[in-house]
Amino acid sequence: MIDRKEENTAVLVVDVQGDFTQLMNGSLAVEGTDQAYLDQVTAETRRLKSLGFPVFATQDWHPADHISFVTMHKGHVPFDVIDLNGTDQILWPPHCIQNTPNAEVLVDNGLLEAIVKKGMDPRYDSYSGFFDDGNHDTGLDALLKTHGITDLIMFGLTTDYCARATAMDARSLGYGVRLIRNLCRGVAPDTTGTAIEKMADVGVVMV
Ligand code: VGL
Ligand code: ZN
Repeated sequence: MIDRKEENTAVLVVDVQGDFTQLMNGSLAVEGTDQAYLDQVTAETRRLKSLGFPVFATQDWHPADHISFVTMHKGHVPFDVIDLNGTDQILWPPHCIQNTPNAEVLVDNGLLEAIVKKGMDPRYDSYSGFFDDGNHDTGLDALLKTHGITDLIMFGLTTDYCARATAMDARSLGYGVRLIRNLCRGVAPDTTGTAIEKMADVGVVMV
């Protein structure tokens, strides 16, 4: 347990949004995201904030015609994988559509320094909070640097996609990263296991 303020360290809450939770009947709800989960996330965010850590959040924020939505690809069903510009794209149920209630960040926004939106370009998916698949920069790196941040404490949704991609990019950019594992939930057990291994391989510390 992180129990005192550390300089140059921020909390990054990844995609804790209605559509990823069972609590809000989300379109892409993952296991273990009930009221108790949200209570834990909220309590830990408040605790870290009150210790003095600045808290940032990412927000999946898609237009209704986003390329990752199964509804954009005739004849496909959710979770089909297609080739998109040479990379595998999972076709998701429409989720986190801009300005819909289930796109909101469920953590009390008053605790947050800033929310960084991603996935707005209809042509590219963006699991990472730093760059989308078209290599467009979200501004998160610059924002953290403005605040003098060198180290991140991360948790959120989903372990196997957005937490993984954001943590990996953070490591590539030189941030120290700790992942609070019991506050993360994954889409599927196998990909979640792989994600934990891959993150650990690049030096993400599991706490
Ligand atoms: C996510 C799938 C599609 C995530 C976002 O936040 O992990 N997963 N879009
Ligand atoms: Zn998405």
